[in-house]
Amino acid sequence: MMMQTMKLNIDGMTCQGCVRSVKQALQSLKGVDNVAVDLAQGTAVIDYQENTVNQQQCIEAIENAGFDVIPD
Ligand SMILES: [Cu+2]
Repeated sequence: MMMQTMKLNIDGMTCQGCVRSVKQALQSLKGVDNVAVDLAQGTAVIDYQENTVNQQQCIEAIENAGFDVIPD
């Protein structure tokens, strides 16, 4: 299995409830292992299996939860 890590910049998180929403959205994806969301930094660091899930799916999960992902 090929474990990878990606970091996404997220706009719109204002409280720990937002952090939980983002975390849950990402963790519901098959192939996502560990998720660390930082409210102050506005980031999510995602450990994932690259043959099961990709960055676009993670971005869509965050957007469907009501937040914006800022492109690099
Ligand atoms: Cu909130």
